Amino acid sequence: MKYYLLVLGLVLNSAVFAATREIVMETQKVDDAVHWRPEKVEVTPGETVKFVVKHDLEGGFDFHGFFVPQLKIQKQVNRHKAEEVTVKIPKHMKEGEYPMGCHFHPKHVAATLIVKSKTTKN
Ligand SMILES: [Cu+2]
Repeated sequence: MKYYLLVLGLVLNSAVFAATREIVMETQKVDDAVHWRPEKVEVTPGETVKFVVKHDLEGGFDFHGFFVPQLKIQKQVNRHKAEEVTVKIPKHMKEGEYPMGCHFHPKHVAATLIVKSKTTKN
């Protein structure tokens, strides 16, 4: 019985991991501007992603914003205190490119969320 529960636990665990993809977003300084990196993140409608958003730059602003209006995400990210946001990309979200910016600093360079349906292989 114990063994059965253990196996069941492992199966459920791996199912959860398989369903949620972790995407790390970080502030990066390029010349005089702060950017969200990676520059581009590709997601599929219907998938669940977990954004781990980090601001580990020394100097400059103590916090940044992670703002993805199309996914209703708006978070304050303090230095050295990662924020986690799990979100399901709506199944019927229109393919295209959406900004992932910062609602605090107009000069903060946004990253791009690319929503793209999986192409089925022939
Ligand atoms: Cu910012």
